[in-house]
Parts: sequence; C-alpha cells; structure tokens
Amino acid sequence: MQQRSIIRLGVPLAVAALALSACGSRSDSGTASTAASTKVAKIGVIAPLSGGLSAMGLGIKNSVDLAIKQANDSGAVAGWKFELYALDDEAKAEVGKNAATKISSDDAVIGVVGTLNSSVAQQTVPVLAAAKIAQVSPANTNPTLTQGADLANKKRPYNNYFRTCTTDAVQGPFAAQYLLGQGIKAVATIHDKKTYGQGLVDAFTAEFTKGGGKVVAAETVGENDKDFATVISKIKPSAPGAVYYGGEYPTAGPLSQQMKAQGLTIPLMGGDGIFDPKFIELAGATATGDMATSVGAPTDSTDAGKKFLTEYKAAAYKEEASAYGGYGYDAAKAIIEAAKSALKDAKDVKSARDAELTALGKVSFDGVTGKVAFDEFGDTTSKILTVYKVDAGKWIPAKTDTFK
Ligand code: ABU
Repeated sequence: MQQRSIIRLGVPLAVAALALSACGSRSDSGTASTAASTKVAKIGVIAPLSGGLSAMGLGIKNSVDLAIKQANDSGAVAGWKFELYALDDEAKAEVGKNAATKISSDDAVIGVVGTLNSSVAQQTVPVLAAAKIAQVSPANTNPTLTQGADLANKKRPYNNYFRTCTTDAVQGPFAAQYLLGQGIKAVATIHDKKTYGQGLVDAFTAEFTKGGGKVVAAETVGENDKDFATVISKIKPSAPGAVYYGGEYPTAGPLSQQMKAQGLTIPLMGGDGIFDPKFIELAGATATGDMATSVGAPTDSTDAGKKFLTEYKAAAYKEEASAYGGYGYDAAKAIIEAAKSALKDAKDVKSARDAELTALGKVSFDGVTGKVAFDEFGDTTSKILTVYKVDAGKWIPAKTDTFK
C-alpha cells in the first residue's frame, strides 16, 4: 500500500521534471538545456570573478550576460539560444589555462569573452585555438597577443583571438604625448614585471624619450607588494615630475598613497589597469591629480554608451559595469553577430567554429564603444583613448582623442 503511494506520487514528479527540462533554463555552470526545437550555443567568460581585480571581471561577466539576454529576447539567431558559461580565472595564468581547457571540452561553446589580464590570455588563447574556439578580449592590451613577439615584424600568432580594446602600443605613447604636452619632461617609471605592466612601460618610454622627455628612474615592484618605501626612496632624489606606473589598481593605489605620504607629491599616471574607482579608494584623498588612460571615449559620453548603462542598471546587477563593461558587451555582440551566419545552417556548434572565426574577422557594427571591427591581426580598428584625472574622489575625463 505504502509502495503503491510512492509509485503514484513518483509518476507525476517524473513527468513534471521532464517538462521542466524541456522548457529549458540558463545557468552559469555550462549546463545546456532548452526546448527540443531550439539549439544551444554557449558564450564563455574567463575573467577574475574573485580577488583584487574582480571589480573589473564581474563588470565584464554581467555585460556579457546582458548581451546574451538581449540576443535571446530578440531571437538574434533563428533556432538558437545563447547561454552564459562563466569561469573565474582569479587573474592567474594557470587558473585561466584550466578554465580554457574546461571550456574547450564543451562542444556547445561558440566563443569566449575574456580575459582581463594579458598574462592570462597568453595561456588561454593557445588552448582555445586548438579547439577552434574564438576568444574576444575586452581588456587585454599587450600588443604581442595579436602581433607576435617581434613587433617590428608583426605576425598574428593565433587566428582565434580578437580584441575590442586597443593596445599598449597605442596607450603608452598616448600617455607619453599627454605628459609632454603638460610640460612634464622627466618621469620615473615603475612596473609590476607582468606582461601588461612591463609592455606598457616599454611603449610609454619609447615615445616619451622620442619626444624629448627623460626617464630619470626605472624601477619595478611585485604585484603583491604592500610596502613601497624602498622604491619611493630610490626615486625621490631624481626629482621626477610624475611617476608612470605599469600595472593594476590593487598595487597602484597603495603606491600612490605612500608616495604622497613620503613627500613624493607628484602625480602617478597609469594605464587602463588602474582606471577603476577602487584605485581612488586605495590611494585616498591625496590621489587628486593622479591620471589614467583608458581605451575608447567615456562610456557615458555617447548615446550608445548611455543606452548601455541604462540597460545595465535596469538589469540590476550587483556590481558596476566598470571600465570594461562596454567592451565586454561589444565583445559578446561580436560573437553573436558572427554567429548569425556561422550557426544559420549548422547542425551543431562544433562544426560551425571555423565559420565563426571567419565571420568574426568580418564583423562591422556600431557598438556601445564605437565601431566594432577587427584588422588583419584581430585588433580593433579603433584607436580612441581618454586621459582621466582624479578630482574630488572621481575619475574625470581630461582628454579624448584618436591616437596618431
Ligand atoms: N589592460 C589592462 C589590464 C589587463 C591586461 O592587459 O593585462
């Protein structure tokens, strides 16, 4: 009797479970399930979702999620739904490589947005390339990723890699020209010895010295350093007019704070890796006058950017879009745009990956960060950058221009 009751109860439960799985659901874990007639293509995200750089990574993830939801709502690719498959790289190269390996074993992945860090991308790109999965970064700025190690003889290393942000070959010189234009002719450089930080300082130094400036001290720090007394005391006697820093805000913020506290009252300038409210939080009240370059025009300065920020806010994500939200959104839109032709007549995602790579190289649309299109190396065709200055506890745009 008791057994019959359990069986009677079990049948409707099983039917309900089957019905639920047929209706489909979206998850971050990579589990695909959707209505029988609709196929699933996953868009991966590999970014720091925890740790010191998570403010930027979570902004990227949320923005990709927004692009996916909008694509699904509008039926961007007939017969297909997109799903988000986000993995945390903790801003660590090895963790990123493992994430790429996991993603590349999933036959439903059509493309990946990420990574934040150039040093992590150096590990993820070859893994995804072996599976012919597109990677579109909203944030990697090291030029070697697209142009190869010998920048004098550019050669694209992997045809699966694209980026919606410009490179440090543009960003470093843009900062050098700005400082020279401000009458600052002597700087000290510091970098964190990582791919991004070192490359940015190298590009800055070449342009700054070419323009008649002098690098009066060149130092390095560790990305996890907390005490900068030694490096500050080495720099101080050379009397620079500014410090140019290659690295990210978790280190740059305390460095700026300690510089001012130790009487080195000159601006710290960095690249897009320090362009985040967290930098100002960490640097404190004496950050006023510090500077950062970042890719593109300020997101809220264009109609498309304003629309994106309004939609992002309406989606009620816990975290801000941050510096790369718009670029993450455009990276996801580029993958979706390419998928319109790649997936159209495809029986499955895996067989569409070659076509996706070809189509990505040809995309051209107006994104929230401007025209989204890639050159023969996979780099964005946009060379717009902005200099921001800290004023009253906020990053304020000082100059937006196209690098020449
Ligand atoms: N571009 C800023 C930080 C990310 C990176 O390129 O390493």
